[in-house]
Amino acid sequence: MYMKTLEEKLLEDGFVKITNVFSRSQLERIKSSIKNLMYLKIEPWENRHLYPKDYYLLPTFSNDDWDVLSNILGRDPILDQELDRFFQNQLISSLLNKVIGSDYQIWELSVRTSNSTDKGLSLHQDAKGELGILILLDDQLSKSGTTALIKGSHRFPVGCRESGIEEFLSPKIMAPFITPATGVAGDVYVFFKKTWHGRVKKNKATLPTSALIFGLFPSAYDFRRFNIPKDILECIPSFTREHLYPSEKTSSFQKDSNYLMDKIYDPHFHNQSFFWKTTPKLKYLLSTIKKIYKPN
Ligand SMILES: O=C(O)CCC(=O)C(=O)O
Ligand SMILES: [Fe+2]
Repeated sequence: MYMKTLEEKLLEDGFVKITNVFSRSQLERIKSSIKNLMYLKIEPWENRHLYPKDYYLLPTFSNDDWDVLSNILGRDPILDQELDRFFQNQLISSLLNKVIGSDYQIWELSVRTSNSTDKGLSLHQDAKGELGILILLDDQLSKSGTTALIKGSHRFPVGCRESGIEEFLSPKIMAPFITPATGVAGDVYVFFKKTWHGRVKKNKATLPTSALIFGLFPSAYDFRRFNIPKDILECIPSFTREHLYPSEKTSSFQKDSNYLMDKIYDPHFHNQSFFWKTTPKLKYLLSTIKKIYKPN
């Protein structure tokens, strides 16, 4: 039987699940480092506006829904080593090279915990060119509080917001339409951030669950880089460091093109079915349904 490659699955569905990337001991090291880092300094969610947009050493921001610590590199040598190993893993690096090129850039490596009172996150799309990596840190056998993706939505010729669905499909009611990122601790999902995604509301009976969430870009796409203090940067293992903050001599990177990431923005790649040609009508239909169900 023909087995699809990881990149074929990613291109077809907008996301792909990869198992058996970490050994049990690697995962334990990552989890214990994260546990320490996550609770060193916690601030209310609203405080994130108090920091400059490019500030690197952010604290953990927390509200009833989630706790988020951004920029986890350069804070714990054991974690740094494991993340460096992850990016050099053969399966991962060969997939990344095909999707975003060998000179890809790391924008943000973060960890998020979905709390027991998590109301979830509405469907959305993120920056153009962004590739997401999700690594489950806890077993996530139910959909409760996990990332949710709409299969094939990276091919929709209309954005999540323009279609009116972003507002309509709240985390509470999106369940029938989504593929939840379930699995065991250590399972990895690679997804285009063009794929419509969100987070499922937590079922209150379930414990908090955490995941690492990464955002990467091909070098030709624009994003706002964090301002990483020099002494922090110098602690980061060289492979990851070059992708986080390429040094002048990084011309050793092979400048290739024809990434999968470019392909998904090509209009020919979009799904041109009748359903999507009727998008304006769809929007009208959604707003009518909404008026019936949520009159206020
Ligand atoms: O699982 C989540 O918290 C949602 C993640 C998300 O929106 C993202 O990674 O871009
Ligand atoms: Fe997102």
